[in-house]
Amino acid sequence: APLIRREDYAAPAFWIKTVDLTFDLDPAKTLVINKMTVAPNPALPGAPLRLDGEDINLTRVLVDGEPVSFRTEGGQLVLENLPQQPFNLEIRSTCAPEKNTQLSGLYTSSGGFFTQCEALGFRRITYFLDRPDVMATYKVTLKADQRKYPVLLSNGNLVEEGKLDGGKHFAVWEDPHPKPCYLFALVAADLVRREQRIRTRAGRDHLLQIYVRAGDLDKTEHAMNSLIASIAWDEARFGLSLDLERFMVVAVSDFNMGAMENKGLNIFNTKFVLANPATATDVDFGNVESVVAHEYFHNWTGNRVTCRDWFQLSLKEGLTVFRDQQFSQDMAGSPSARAVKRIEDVRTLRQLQFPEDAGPMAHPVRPDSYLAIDNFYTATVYEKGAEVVRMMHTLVGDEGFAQGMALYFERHDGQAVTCDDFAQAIADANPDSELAKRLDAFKRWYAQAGTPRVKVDGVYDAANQIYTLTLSQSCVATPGQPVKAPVVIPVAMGLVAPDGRQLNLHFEGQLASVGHNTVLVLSEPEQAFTFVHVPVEPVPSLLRGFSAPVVLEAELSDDALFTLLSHDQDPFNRWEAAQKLSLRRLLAAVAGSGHVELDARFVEALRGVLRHPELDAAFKELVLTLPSEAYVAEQLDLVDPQRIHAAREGMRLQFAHALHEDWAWAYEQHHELGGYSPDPVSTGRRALANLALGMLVLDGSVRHNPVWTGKALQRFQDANNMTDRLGALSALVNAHAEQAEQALAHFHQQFRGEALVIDKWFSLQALAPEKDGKVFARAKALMLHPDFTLRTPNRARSLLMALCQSNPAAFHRTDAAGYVFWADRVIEIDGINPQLAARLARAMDHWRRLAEPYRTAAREALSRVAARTELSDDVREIVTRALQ
Ligand code: BAL
Ligand code: ZN
Repeated sequence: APLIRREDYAAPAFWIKTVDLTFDLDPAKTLVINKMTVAPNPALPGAPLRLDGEDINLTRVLVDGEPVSFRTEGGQLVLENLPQQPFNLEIRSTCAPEKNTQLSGLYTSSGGFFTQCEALGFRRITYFLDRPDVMATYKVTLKADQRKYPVLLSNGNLVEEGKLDGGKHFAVWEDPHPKPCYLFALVAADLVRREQRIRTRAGRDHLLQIYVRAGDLDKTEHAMNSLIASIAWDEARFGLSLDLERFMVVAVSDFNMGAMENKGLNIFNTKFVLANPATATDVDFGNVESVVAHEYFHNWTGNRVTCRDWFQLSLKEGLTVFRDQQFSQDMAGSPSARAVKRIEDVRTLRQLQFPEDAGPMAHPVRPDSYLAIDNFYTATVYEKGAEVVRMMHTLVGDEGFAQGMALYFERHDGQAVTCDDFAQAIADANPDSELAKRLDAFKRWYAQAGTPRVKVDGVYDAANQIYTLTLSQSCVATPGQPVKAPVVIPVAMGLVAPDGRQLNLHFEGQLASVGHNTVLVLSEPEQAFTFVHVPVEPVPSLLRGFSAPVVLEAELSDDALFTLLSHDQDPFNRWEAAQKLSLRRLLAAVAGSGHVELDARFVEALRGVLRHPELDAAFKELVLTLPSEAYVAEQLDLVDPQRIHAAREGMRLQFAHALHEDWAWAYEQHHELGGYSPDPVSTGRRALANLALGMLVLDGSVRHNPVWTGKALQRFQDANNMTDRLGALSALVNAHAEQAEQALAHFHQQFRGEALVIDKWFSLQALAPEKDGKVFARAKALMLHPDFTLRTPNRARSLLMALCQSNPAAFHRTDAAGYVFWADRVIEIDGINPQLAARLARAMDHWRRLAEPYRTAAREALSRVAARTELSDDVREIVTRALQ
């Protein structure tokens, strides 16, 4: 397939206004009758109609009821000499859902029918103008065997249902809202449901339903509560109400993405909808809440206003991630719990998006070209896209942002638009804002790839009590973008005295101070900001709350970082100070002897946090968790994964030992087995208790002290929730304790009917800290486990992504066995599910920065995959970019 370019966008030659679809559902051969009303675009008279299609058998084409001649060209159906007035077009085709292992289009899973159409799945169902700017109203008739498929669902409202001959039944659904075809969905399966009727603030009644397989009903309460909370939040915060009588969520266990926002019929990966205390962890509960919210919020940001073309994907995804992050913060409640959520989001951004921005797949939030759009559902489009929206919010304020959103819907409801349209609406609603004044420069965030770096130079003039901060920005070249222009960077900041006082901020030339907090707007390559009446040399607290997705290069001394860790009013920067102190020590070890020599002062500071009488447990857990190996690697030009692993493990061991008494205290204080609730306070307590237990078991296993191993085993058995059970099991597995084997076997036996828990069982083993090649060997052996399959993405990811993407020390081996394994799996999975294969292919993104012998071996593995003649566009795009 050719490269698709953003600048080649052209309006379609025809519009499809209405679609009447009839499905006669059969796993081997499903008949699809697609009756459309089509209107020529008067701007492009006489152009042929080119309809997209993939892996479907065309049987007949009728124009206004008459058979017509047609040709197919490069997978498209081409019709010429069509009427210049609106006409009826009928297309009949068949497809084979049971053969659809790609899980794009119409497929079967556990004996039911499900669809996934974003981005380009609808063309695998029927011939169509498969592009988001073609919006139609849909009427859908489903016919299927009543016994096997008692539940028949599609978008919108149920208008008719009944029996048919031969044991079949039917249902007719109508969706009144025009939508692009990527939002089409159908489900035909044997499912049960939880339902609830609600009345919204707007005074309308709605029916909410969550459909799952029998046996999973007891895992749907949290999703339902999250949905109800999301509906209330969007009304309260943005005045956006649910626009359908019925809103349905369906869970399916074979799914490429996390979930899908089909109009009125969201289809979810089971992982992001099912949760009960016995099978789901606190992290799962949090994910369910945010994904349910995310998909619901798409109803306005994505569905009512959609994307003109797929290059604008962040228009809906960046905005909707921003909205779900704000929602989760509001649900968390207290300022401290909000900060914890923010730290977690930033950690994700740095772990996934910063490396992406620094590698071969670097692309702007609004990409310029692609081979396979599925490859661009990335951390850049989603998470960096959300940061771009967040910066707009920072520049215009809460109220201004709400007004901007209102203007966006006033202008664009029912349209397919661009990222420019969104930014323009926010700016136009806030004409006096920094955003409006510098909109063109701000919009470079959409156009330029790469993570900007902000260098900081602070100079204190004691005689005049003046402090001058000079900020300068730069951004390295990324593929196709050698030179970057400056962007607009909001830098939230304050000044902290060495004794911990927050200083008043008084800009030179202004009459009054602005308080303890302000936002500097950096838009030039270099700018100086001068503060007067500064009584002592301050420690600058910059980028509070991580106000922009940049790397801050402020060469603060250890003293300054200790001041921020103990005293900054901004919890994010307190956490950041601890990360910097850890990182500095880790990087020194990696560059030097390989061994971290922990200094007493740092140990004391962390002890102070752990024992702090006022800080929340959740925050303590974040501060006391060392930066990941991936984040350490991210700081280096030449990466030796084994060296990083050794240094970090060494540091972890020292912490485990040096703070032994404190970990024991923390465990005793936080490990109580009360009733389970997924609220932020309880979640934080469990997180800290589990971190402490992990450290205690680690220390005990090195010193051959069995006390904590025994306690962990006991807790593993006694736990009344999955977070604690898995925490105890992880402590044993991660310390390579003898008792781990027995516990793992027991766990598998106990949860053998729970697919999502068995996924955890695979992941846990593939994620264990590598020791003498045992983890790699075990992961490889697990491929042969009877429960393992490459056909279910969750299961494949639980083992393969865990090993290849998330366990650098097990994957990057001097004997290259990890890379050989990776190449074999990418090739194997590509024959089944190209989207999944392409995700795994990205595990090698950073091969160029690897030290030898890894680098040469990695290139060989990549070259072997790239040399295949039979390769999907998805995988080809990833490996070609990597090798370029
Ligand atoms: N639109 C694809 C899944 C999601 O981002 O919600
Ligand atoms: Zn989304």
